Amino acid sequence: MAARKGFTPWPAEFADRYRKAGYWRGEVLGDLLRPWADWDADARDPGRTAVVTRHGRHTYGELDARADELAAGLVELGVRPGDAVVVQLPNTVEFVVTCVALFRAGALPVLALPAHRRAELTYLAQYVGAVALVTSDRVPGVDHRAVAQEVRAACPTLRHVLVVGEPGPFLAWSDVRAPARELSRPDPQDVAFFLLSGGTTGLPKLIPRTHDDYAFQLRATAGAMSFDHRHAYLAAVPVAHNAALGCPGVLGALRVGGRAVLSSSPSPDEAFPLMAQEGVTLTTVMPAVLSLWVETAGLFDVDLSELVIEVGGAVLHPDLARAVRPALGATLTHWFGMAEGMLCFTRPGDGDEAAATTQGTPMCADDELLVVDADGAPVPPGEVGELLVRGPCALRGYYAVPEHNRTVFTPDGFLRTGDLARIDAEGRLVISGRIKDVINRGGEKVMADEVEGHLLAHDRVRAAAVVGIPDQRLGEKTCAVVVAEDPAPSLMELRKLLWDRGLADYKLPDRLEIVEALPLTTVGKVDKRALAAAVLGDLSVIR
Ligand code: OOB
Repeated sequence: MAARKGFTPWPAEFADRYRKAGYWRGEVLGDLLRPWADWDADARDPGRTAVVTRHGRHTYGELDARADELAAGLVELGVRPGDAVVVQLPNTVEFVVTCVALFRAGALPVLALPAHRRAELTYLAQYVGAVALVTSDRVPGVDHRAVAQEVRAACPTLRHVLVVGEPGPFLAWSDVRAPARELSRPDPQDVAFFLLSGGTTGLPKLIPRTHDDYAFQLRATAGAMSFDHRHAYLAAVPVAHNAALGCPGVLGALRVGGRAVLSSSPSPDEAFPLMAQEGVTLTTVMPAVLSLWVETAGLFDVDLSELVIEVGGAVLHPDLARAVRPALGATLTHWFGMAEGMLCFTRPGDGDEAAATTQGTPMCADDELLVVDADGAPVPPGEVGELLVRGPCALRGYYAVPEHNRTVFTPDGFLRTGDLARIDAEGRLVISGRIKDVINRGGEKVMADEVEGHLLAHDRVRAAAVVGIPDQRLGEKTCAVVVAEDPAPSLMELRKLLWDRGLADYKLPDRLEIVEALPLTTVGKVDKRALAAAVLGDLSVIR
């Protein structure tokens, strides 16, 4: 297998087992859209709608042809199999076409989030040695072409920038096309694309997802949610996130010949009318959005009784879960998901109470969950410990970071998730906390290390720690605790510094506390637990 260097494949015995069990079937993601565009049977009609946005409808035939042309155009530009291409596009039809075209060309999309800015894009492009960036012209507040200029200046490998919309000095996405050509089929066991990790320690890492493993995730989640060609999926959160991309999400909907409906935001003004118009049967939201939907449902006269909502990504309060059926008429499923490839969820038939209080059971019978104590030993049944995972979709190594991998994977290949969990008497997963240094801001993951590094760039900041503080709507917000020289910087000053350093908006601290010194543990690390408690209670204990 000619795997991309830096990718850690599954050991042969596991790969054999996953193939024999029928999980990995040699499917490649470039075949998405194809059968439904080519096969002239009832449901397999190239004239069927594949993607719907606020701006229009697109058929399987149209998208299939466009993806072929873009793939050929990319090859003409010199994009080769195995090349990485950073893709930063909102929920648009161009996102879908770009991903499928890259899969067909054997190039590897690196899925940046819409909120990412110069710091994240440069980091990602340098990390994988990306040869191209696909972006859009502007979203309110950010001119992506200006960002792209800076990213290109910092990344010598980045040869091409394709822009959806007004290209400025770059290539227009719509001009990159050539007659469809024969392309070699990638190895299904090889990397198909990269997702960004929500993090354990350090900076965000890249997660290689293979054709085989992601195709299995698409198939298994669609099966579990009884999603088929008659159904419509609404992407209300960024489609670049695993939750909306592939659980079964947009790619899963296209894999079975269903409709993918793309909303530019989860705002009820846009999402509710789209759901009504398209008869959406499945969607995914984070708890903060679910709460907004529950509060505003009465204002919109929509019948959501056929809708199944997947909710996950952050702590879901049981009372919010219980309010879903009365307020929306919809059925809730509760998900614990990770871009790293482990999915646990309640099934639509599990009942409302299981969905309110547990994250259900693993996607697949060969997903292995272990709950361990601080020494790595399994805890007694029902007790809380760190969740370790292994399975046919769970990565065996973050991309090209062998040192890091040695600490976050056990010698037998389990990923230490940094999440605290227990398995209840019915065998369902219950997430109960976190030991990793990540703040979960409404489902958006903020890695403390990353923000701390940027805060230290202020010339009067001597030490900095970022901790989570509870927030009614988002679940958590960020608080920067800083040791500074006089005059201490203000919150606005630090937020501006981080903004100027090109960091995504959601990573800017929400609150600032200035202290004399940071509390340390006995081994001399910043004691985040003590710090978080002090921020909530009595700061004088550390001042
Ligand atoms: C989803 O994926 P990521 O990669 O953005 O974040 C994974 C992390 C988990 O390690 C955990 O810390 C947190 O998000 N998380 C939850 C949770 N589901 C995920 N924390 C508490 N309760 C939950 N139900 O967030 C994701 C991927 C696919 C589907 C759904 C969510």
